[in-house]
Amino acid sequence: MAVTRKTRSDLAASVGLTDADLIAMYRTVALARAVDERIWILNRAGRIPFVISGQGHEGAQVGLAWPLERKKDWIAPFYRSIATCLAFGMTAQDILMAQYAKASDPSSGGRQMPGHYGNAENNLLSLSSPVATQMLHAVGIALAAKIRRTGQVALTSMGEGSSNQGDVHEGLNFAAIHRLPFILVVENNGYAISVPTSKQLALENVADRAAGYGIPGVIVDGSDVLACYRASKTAVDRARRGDGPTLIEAKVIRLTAHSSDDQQTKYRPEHELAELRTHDALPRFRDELRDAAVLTDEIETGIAAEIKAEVDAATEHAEHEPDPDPSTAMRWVFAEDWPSEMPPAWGLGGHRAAAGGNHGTAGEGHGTADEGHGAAGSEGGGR
Ligand SMILES: Cc1ncc(C[n+]2csc(CCOP(=O)(O)OP(=O)(O)O)c2C)c(N)n1
Ligand SMILES: [Mg+2]
Repeated sequence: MAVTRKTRSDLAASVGLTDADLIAMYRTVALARAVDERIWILNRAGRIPFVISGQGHEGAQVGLAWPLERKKDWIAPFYRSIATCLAFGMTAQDILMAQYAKASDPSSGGRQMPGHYGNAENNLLSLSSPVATQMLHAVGIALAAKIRRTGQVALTSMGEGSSNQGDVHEGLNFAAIHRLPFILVVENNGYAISVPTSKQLALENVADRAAGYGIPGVIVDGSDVLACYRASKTAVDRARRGDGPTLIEAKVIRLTAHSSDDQQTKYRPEHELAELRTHDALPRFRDELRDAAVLTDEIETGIAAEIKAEVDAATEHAEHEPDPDPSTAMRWVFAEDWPSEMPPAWGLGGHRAAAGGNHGTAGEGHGTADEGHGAAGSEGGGR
């Protein structure tokens, strides 16, 4: 990467970061946009089947993910979370491999629906298609972190429409009662597919609901990357101190249709679409960093060239990787090998006996899966 400057501008100092941090954040926002735009081109060219886009959410996602510690904390993302995943350790190539559903796609080996990213080695939970189900998974991770005293924080993100699901109430209530190290991010883009916010909730802000759980509810401008960073840093610090969860609502924009199967001009007025770009975090962050003399022409040009090369190389790689072998389709549908016969460091407690009992059942499932394996031979599978 072109940036080696160790200087600290007033802007960086104001958020407790370095200029290099700010440039890395900008690069991640710009990379997410470039990957997203490439995915749409590939879809229109008939190379990949379906796009669900993060355009308009990237600045908020990068600012909110940044204070979490990679490979220690956990994030349960949603389908618009390309920038979140990139900020947390996935690469442009990882994203493209999922879009192409290749055998070596690290998200799922081509099993998941496009846009369902996940990456075990970077503590990014694989997502489920029913919206908001990741809420309970993330709260469960936070509970485990508290029981094991690992100091980890779990964050999950979702749209404002999804935040009306029952799982969210259960999760927030439980997390608040037990003061879990948990953060719920609601990326409010004003629509759930074609349904505007006014038809999704009877109050203006999702964050106002936090009071009902006795936790902080924070509203943040999703086009302001550093405001998102500050809100998340406060929530992460609070969670690590053992003071419990925070609900952060980021007001973002959806620059594209809901997905490549949607036509938003059918339900969004022309004037609304015309002024959307004035709320885009990418040019705003670029201008902010240029005004602070953190981003220079030279650095910006260097980043643009690096991103283009990275996205081109990722596309080229994904294009030429093999598709999954159809005979392996049943792989990873059922539990396969028990990860280890050794109990984990925190012990299995009373669960060991139950696990032994379940093992028999899982073993039957195994048999089926193993037959699939046998047919598959050795296959380059996902992580
Ligand atoms: C439980 C469930 N109901 C419905 C759907 C279909 N669906 C997929 S995305 C979506 C809209 C969600 O809107 P929002 O939460 O605001 O997120 P956005 O897409 O706007 O980012 C719906 C209804 C689903 N996947 N799961
Ligand atoms: Mg929405």
